[in-house]
Amino acid sequence: MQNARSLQRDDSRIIIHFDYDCFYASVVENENPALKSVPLAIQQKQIVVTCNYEARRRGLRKLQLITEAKRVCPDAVIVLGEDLTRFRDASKELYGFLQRSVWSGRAERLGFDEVWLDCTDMVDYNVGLLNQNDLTHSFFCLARDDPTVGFDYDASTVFGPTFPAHAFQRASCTEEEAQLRQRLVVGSHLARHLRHELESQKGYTSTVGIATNKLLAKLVGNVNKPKSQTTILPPYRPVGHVDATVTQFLDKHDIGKIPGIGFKLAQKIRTCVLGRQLGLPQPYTCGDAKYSVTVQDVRSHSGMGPEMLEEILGGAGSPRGIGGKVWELIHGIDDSEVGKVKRVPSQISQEDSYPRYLVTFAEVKKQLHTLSERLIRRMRMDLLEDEEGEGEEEFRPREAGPRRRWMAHPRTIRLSTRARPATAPDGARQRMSNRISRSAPMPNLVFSLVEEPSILADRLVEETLVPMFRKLHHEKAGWNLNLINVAVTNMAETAAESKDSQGRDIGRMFRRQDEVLKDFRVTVDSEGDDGTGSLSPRGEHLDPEIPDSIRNAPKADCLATDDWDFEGDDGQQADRCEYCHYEVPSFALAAHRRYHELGT
Ligand code: DCP
Ligand code: MG
Repeated sequence: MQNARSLQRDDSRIIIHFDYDCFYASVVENENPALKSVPLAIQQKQIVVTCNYEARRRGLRKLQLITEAKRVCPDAVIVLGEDLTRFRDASKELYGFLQRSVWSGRAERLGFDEVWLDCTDMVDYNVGLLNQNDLTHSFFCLARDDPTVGFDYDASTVFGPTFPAHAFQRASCTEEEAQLRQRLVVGSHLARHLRHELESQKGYTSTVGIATNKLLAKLVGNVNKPKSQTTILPPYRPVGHVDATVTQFLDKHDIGKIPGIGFKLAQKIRTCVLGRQLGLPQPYTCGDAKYSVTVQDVRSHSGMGPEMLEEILGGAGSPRGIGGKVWELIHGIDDSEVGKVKRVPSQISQEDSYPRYLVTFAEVKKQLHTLSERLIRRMRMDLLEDEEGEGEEEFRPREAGPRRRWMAHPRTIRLSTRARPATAPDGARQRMSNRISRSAPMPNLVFSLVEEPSILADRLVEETLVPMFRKLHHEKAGWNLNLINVAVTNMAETAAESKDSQGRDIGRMFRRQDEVLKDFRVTVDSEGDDGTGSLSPRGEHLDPEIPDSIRNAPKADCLATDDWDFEGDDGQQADRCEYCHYEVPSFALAAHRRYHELGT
């Protein structure tokens, strides 16, 4: 049987987890610094989703009703936070800042306000630079190619609070443990530096955890909030009869607080440990002392182990080996990688809920338009990038701004709705109704960068969303909708350099090919021409009517139809390009045309 001792710990990485303090409130404060010194609450619907620490000092809480908040603190400034644009943008900016700060580029975002960084290489490099005879005067090197970039620090001691609060000093610790301690100390100084940079350069304070994996780093950060950092110190493995610090730390947590153990799994574990079937749907909340089941309760429950957990949690719909996985999590073992930077999100969606219900077609259409316009704006923010300068020599007015290109084309659009819950025969209304959705191929028109988003939204609603809505709701009226969501999914990345890319960016492909092949290219002098037009490098006759921009993108290069990812089975159509007459998948036609229009 796999017990705590036979579990395989990997403590070779150093992971730093960031949680920005009262994030939405900080975004608003950064826009208007005068609000920093007053109690500030952010409202969504009738709830305070977050508030600054001045407000918390005056009795406001996250997820409090607005009415209650106004009663507790009548002079609180309440700012509406239903439009997420400013929070999303700030989140993206901070993420980019942190991601660029680590050599590995390994930065993973969770929601808007949490980021993990894999700092293993930076830490190990700097451990290698330490002078063991003079640790107090160390220099942390932040750039491998420039030894002068960095900061001074004291590598003999950890920066900031630790778990346990007072490190248990043992005269004889193993070599391995001493090394881990040193690496965590160096990591704690890097964390301090990054927190400081985030605050001084971007205006955000954060709460940070430092450990050897994502799970531990995230949890230990919570020990000292706000504006602080906490490091879990070794021993990470049991020594004699002394539990590992990791075990001591995790044991006090409610089982439902362990990342990776969601609500349903936690309920099943609680049910088993408490030895009785707990009556759903009256869920116990984490921290409800009556039902609280801690990690220690689970670990020490008679017969508990990966097999028992598999019995409790396995079965239809559960991933294989879930028992072993959960057993590892409660021992602080998490080998999940800090995700590599994702260039594009896997989907983008906009939704709104309507407590007063949408009843008429005009109302539905108006909301579809609002959501579509927001969606198109969001697509432009998340999926466009500045065109790189390579190969662009011709004049371009500065005021035109940088050229933009789509990094990915979503190939599917999905419309989801949720209707008012049905009434049972006894007249009682069900608590919730489910969403229903319908998907369709993404129309090309949304990729136009010439039209305004509101004009494109008009067309998207008329040509695509209204027909989808009709198929979703056969009834002519009386839908009583309380939610609409419009999403784009099934992203086809367009950058040829990306390993994951499915499609190809023909502009880049051509420019790169041009560069790579330049020494091998055989060109035909115009003298060799027969007067009917020039010859392309491949000797094809070119039509003198075709503008240079297109001529420079000879057919065989600009089209290579088999470089495109044709999705035959979802009904994806191919269209003919009016410039070069090659067939291009419909979803890519707008981008393809734009390629000609740009004349690259
Ligand atoms: N948020 C939300 N709805 C929720 C919970 C949170 O819209 N039910 C938003 C508001 C928060 C942000 O997400 O600012 C991050 O959530 P956190 O729980 O991390 O809360 P804060 O960052 O605001 O506060 P803290 O300082 O406690 O981390
Ligand atoms: Mg936060």
